[in-house]
Amino acid sequence: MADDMGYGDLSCYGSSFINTPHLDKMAAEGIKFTDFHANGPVCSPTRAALLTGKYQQRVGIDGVVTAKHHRDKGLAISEKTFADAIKKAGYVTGMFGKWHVGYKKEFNPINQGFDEYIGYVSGNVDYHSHIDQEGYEDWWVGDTIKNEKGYSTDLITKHSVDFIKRHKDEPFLLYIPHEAPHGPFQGRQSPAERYVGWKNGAKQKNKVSDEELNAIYKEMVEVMDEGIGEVMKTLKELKIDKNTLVFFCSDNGASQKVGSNGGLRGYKSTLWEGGHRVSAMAWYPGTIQPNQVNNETILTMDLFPTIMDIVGSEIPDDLDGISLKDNLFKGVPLPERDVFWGYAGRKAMRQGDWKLILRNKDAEPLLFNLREDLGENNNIASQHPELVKTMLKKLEDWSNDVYATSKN
Ligand SMILES: [Ca+2]
Repeated sequence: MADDMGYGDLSCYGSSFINTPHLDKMAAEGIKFTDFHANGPVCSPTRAALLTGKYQQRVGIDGVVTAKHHRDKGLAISEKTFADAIKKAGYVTGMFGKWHVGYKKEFNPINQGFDEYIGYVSGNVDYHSHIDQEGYEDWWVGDTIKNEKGYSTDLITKHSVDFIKRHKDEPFLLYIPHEAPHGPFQGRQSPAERYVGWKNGAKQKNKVSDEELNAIYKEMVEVMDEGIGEVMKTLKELKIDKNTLVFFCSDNGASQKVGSNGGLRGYKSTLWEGGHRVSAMAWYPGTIQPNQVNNETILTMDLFPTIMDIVGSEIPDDLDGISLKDNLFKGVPLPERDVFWGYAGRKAMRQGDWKLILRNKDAEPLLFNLREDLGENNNIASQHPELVKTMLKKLEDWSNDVYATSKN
């Protein structure tokens, strides 16, 4: 999983600026998704949905778990994650990278089904010093702070490759939530910016121009791509590539500041397509056919049931996501379904090609037909009053349902 990487930030999604040969190869050898969506337009909600297979509102993580205000908040340990479920099915589980669904030790990944964990629990750390936004050390081995030297993207790759080598002879699940290309914007050679006690908003030592910022961003995506290439190479060298499914996606769109959402409207934190439509691909040589472009509407929460289906385990019956297995392996179309987003008072839903957006509770609903208007430029709500009414009712029912069961 990439962090804050936009729909247009990979070469295979049209970037002429950033070179991502390894992800391009993954797409060419497998499935490239065009209508894959993050469950949330920001980090924590999408991750909560990925982990639980449910709408994040249901599990109380509908906003960002920030370093500053929510040190007590986290994904409840009573929630069953995909790691819990697959571990029960006999898989060893590892996670290296960003957690962001709880700071306290009790919320640590090792208490949510992961046998091994190295990484950071906040939204972002300095790529070199691994200090979080509030000036705290944030690099963990399991539930113990243990900093190590290195560029975080490279460390995440190193530990991931090491995990695969150690567990090649047994069934394993590896979750690699990269930091890249989320800020702070730092390349391999950039100096560390944060130190213990550093305060967010402290004067940046190195003020960079837009041109330099774009160059650093490009490097951040390319180093991540290189790391993903290392993981793929390891699978091939160990001859387990034909027995391994690799799925890639981003957790939300690019921010307003940097990155490309490929011409989609909006950016991270908005419910325009640029906030949540992201790049995604699936790779499983011999099982998933190469060179496929998949236009199904898919959300992050679908991965949990898909994983369980693929390993032949029971799918918990209280999930909101659906299994993609037959679609990925055999091209069987997904059943028709409505999908929903909610964040910071904004709401949106999809019914086929139709998308309805409520920018706040008092705003007039906006209606777009994404097949004809992917850029969401042409609000046609006034032309379809009955459809708007139906979709508004569905959105309200959904909202009542997910918040009624919410843990927070
Ligand atoms: Ca993010």
